[in-house]
Amino acid sequence: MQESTETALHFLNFGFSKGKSSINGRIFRWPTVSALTQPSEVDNDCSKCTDEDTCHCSHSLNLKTGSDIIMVLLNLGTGAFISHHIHMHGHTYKVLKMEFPEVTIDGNFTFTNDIECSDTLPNVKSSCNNARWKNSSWNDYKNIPGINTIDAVRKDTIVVPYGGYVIIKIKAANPGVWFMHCHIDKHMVEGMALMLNESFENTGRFIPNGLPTCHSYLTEMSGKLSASSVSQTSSTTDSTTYGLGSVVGILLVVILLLIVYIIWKKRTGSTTSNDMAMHQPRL
Ligand SMILES: [Cu+2]
Repeated sequence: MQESTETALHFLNFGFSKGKSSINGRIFRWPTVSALTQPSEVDNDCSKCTDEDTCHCSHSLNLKTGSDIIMVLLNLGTGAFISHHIHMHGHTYKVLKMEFPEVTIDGNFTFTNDIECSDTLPNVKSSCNNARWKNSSWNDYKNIPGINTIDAVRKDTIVVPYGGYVIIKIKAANPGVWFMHCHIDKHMVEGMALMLNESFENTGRFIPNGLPTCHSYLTEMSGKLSASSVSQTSSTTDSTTYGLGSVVGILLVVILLLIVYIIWKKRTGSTTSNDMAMHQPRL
């Protein structure tokens, strides 16, 4: 397995972009086949999504084998409404930092100012589908104030606070396709979810030869149905042939019996005539 030494940075905004449960405006469309074994049949093209508009797709992130992945889980922009607890399958992640909004005693929230949601719009007017750090030096996570790289707690679910963010870290060393989603089920089924295609270039070797695929039963059933049809056609043909043969046979026997009867009748008739002739009195 060839391992990457890269560190990848992903900003993921969980919220209701344009009113829809989504991540970065991508409303998750559930694949109809196994994404692990039939990836070519999964529509993960999210190119119709823009910085401000939503789209439906099987949203996925490709993670290179062995790379460090920094994820900034956001809850900002026009789609921010409540906090979301975000769960990741396949990993426990290190929680490097949590940032909360400022909340006044009378309940007013001031969102974090660490994130830039848009080049042209203020954060409160942007969907925040394509966020970045305001301070670009933070792209190296070690430069972020308050980051814990020493004894970060490990979790697989964490609350992403309304108006704030959480920085988590994983190593892409667990090949597979892993689901990551809001654990409020309504949000998840509506589309606040994505797939982590982790070390995807190596996952093929874990698939056993001959493993049945989704929809393969259709081919099998078609085969069985065809075979059954052929068999039924064949048996129909056979029974028709047998039926015709029987009728012809019976007819032949009847005709033969008729011929025998006619011959017997003729012979009997001529014998009687001769006898009558023989016994005719001579005048
Ligand atoms: Cu949620």
